[in-house]
Amino acid sequence: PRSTDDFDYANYHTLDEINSFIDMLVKENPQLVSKIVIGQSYERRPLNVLKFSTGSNRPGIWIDTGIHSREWVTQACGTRFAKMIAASYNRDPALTAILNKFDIFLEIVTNPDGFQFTHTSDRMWRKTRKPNPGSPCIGVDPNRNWDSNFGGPGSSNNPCKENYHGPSAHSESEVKAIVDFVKSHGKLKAFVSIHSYSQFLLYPYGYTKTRCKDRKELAIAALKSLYGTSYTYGSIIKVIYQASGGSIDWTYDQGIKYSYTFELRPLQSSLYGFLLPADQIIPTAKETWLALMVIMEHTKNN
Ligand code: ING
Ligand code: ZN
Repeated sequence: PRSTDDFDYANYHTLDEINSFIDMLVKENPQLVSKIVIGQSYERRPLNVLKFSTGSNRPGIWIDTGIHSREWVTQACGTRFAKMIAASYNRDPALTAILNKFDIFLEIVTNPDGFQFTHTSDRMWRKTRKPNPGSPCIGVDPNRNWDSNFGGPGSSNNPCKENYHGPSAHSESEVKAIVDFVKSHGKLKAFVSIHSYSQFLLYPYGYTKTRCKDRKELAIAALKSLYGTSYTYGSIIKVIYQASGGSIDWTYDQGIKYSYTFELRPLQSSLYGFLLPADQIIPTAKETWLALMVIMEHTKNN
């Protein structure tokens, strides 16, 4: 593609293609969009974050996709969201109002080493690609590596498991980069981490059955955002399973009230699983965008 208008949003793309997309989008919208590199992956790839900003010193909204590399519909939706944000400023009044108050940060390929590996070697790779000393197995689950009851129930100390929590909290540079960014930014008001699959919209906690103190407000915002789509909403531990060391439990405990996780299409019962047909990328991005808008508007108004 020669511009982000020509980009094929209805198909899956490689890491290189998504990185060129990011650079094109920045080039086309220099006043609005910039790229920040928040760190490096284990294999030394840049951790690219798109920043959408119309002013200085604004509070922020964070969105990440692809922390689990095999969840391909999420990186595809992230690319679509980036274009939507850039194209909607000064056109869509709701998004314009959000961008007149908040910066939006979007990390599309949050686990680039894993993503590259899903294209070259193993389509079902979930974890990072850092070797584990003393084990033949590679990688850490980047959604069990956060300092939120790190090492607790719903994570494994076995490096060969898909939910291996890693040697210590924030041991993965892909996680540490976001932790450092969140702390140094200091004014993130919403943090949305996007996974697939199951069609869930989830809020804290995953590590404990203790209900988070904002659950009523979070549930109401979530419910509104799901109008018209078949998503199930609730806390992580109630809707999915107990999981310690997840990102949104950490961000919520850091004081970011509007911390959510999506599980995009398909439904849990679907045979497609992580292999969602490409013709469902655009519909998935559309419905998720509507939900994101509700969450961002709620964040703006509260
Ligand atoms: N699901 C998430 C996982 O990491 C999750 C569910 C979300 C757990 C948020 C903890 C916190 O297991 C997928 N599909 O990865
Ligand atoms: Zn996931």
